[in-house]
Amino acid sequence: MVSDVILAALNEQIKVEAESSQIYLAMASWAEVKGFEGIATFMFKQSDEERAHMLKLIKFVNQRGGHAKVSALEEPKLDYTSFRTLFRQLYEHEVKVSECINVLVDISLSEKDYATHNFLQWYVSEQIEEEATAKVILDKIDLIGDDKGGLYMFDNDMKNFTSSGHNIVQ
Ligand code: OFO
Repeated sequence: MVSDVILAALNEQIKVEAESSQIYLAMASWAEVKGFEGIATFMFKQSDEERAHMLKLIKFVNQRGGHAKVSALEEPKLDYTSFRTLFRQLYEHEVKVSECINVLVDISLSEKDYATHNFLQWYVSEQIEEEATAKVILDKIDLIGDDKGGLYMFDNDMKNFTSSGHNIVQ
């Protein structure tokens, strides 16, 4: 059974994951319209993954005797100036999500909820991977500079990236 404090904190995280999925969906749609096929593929995958993270939390909360809440979401506020700004925002968003997970871990410890603490370790690892992947992508973007051929190759490479950093084509 989860305490009210843990329940509220987990429900908040469900919202964070749902919003992450919306943010990446908005990025995917922008990239698709702009003709960045690879970036769009990556962002759609990323959006699906975030939804999976949300579902995992919903299942856990309900299994533990709580009631997972499905909240209203904010429309993503994004700067669509370029694909660079998009990935910068992706990185910054992941850093923020990592902070949310850290706060949750702290709460689980102060509530002495070791089952939730154990469950959250998966999210801790996931955030490490996602931040690292976002960093690799930003480094690649820096390397490309204004080179059009480089951008073409980058977009093509993005099809093979997964948001959790596996199968990265270097
Ligand atoms: Fe949900 O994994 Fe990042 O944000």
